[in-house]
Amino acid sequence: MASPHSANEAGGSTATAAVSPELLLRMFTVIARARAIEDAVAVHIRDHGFAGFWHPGKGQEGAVAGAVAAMADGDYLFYQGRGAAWPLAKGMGLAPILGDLLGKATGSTGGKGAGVPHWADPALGIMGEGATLGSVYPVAAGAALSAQLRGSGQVALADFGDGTAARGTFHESLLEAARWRLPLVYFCENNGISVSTTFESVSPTKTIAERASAYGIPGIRVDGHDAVEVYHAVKTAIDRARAGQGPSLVEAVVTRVGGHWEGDAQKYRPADFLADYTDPLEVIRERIDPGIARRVIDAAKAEVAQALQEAEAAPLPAPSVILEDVFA
Ligand SMILES: Cc1ncc(C[n+]2csc(CCOP(=O)(O)OP(=O)(O)O)c2C)c(N)n1
Repeated sequence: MASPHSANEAGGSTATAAVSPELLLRMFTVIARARAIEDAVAVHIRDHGFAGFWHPGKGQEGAVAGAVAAMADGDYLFYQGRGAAWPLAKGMGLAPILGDLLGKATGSTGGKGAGVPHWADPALGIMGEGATLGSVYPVAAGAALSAQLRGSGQVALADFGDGTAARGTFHESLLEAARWRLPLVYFCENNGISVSTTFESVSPTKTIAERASAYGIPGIRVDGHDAVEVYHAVKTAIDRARAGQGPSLVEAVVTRVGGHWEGDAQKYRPADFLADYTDPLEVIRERIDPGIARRVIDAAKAEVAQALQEAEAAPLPAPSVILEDVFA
């Protein structure tokens, strides 16, 4: 893992201050449940196949749990990220998550997410995932502009990968968001690889965070394996956005433990790519009572196993759902 550091002092300190036991447990529970989904879905795909692609998020759950813990319930989430930690952290239940994953009527989109998930629930502030990478920035900026115009006090968070930081929409939207002081947080999960292309082989900058200086906004780089560190960085960015001071760019350094998709043989990666890896589940677990941590993990596994069984048994959607929720 690259050593995380503050790329722009304007971003403030990310020294890992203590958080309340309740917040710690909340983040740990999200990570444990997201990890249980990772493990259960991998077995499901091995045994039953899968109508689409599952993009594993193992190694990135801590960054997600920390980021969402810093958001208010009414804030807008636009995620790109891997695995199921984003909707889980923002309050979606296991039934709609696993229902969508298997393309069942019980999913959050009524089964339209099938395979490659596009979980969405505006009531929870989960605004969906843009499969056209880079579409997240202007849409999230639009939500932030709407919040600003309405004076609602909401903040939007746009999540993206290091590869997607190369899209033109990143720079165009950042320029306007910074100028208009939109209540927006750009949140990069930098796992150092985009499908099979390494970040260092294509990026002219050593970090994503330092790109913030071109737009005169804070840019901060943190260890994304440490949910608490991510929480503090995103909380600073969100507080700033809510106070009318505009956007920030937070870069969380994470590890993509699995392949780009479940089943990817990863022949393009060196054998020792996990040599310096620190598991985000273990990083936060060290701060929690061992008995409580064990119970949370066991409960997460049992809940996910039960929810997966129910999703498997759930009905497929009627073909007519394809015509629902469209504008034309
Ligand atoms: C505009 C666009 N180009 C290409 C793709 C295909 N694609 C899907 S995931 C991916 C890699 C994205 O890399 P990164 O942003 O680093 O995120 P990560 O997969 O590492 O989480 C690509 C190229 C896409 N979905 N949209």
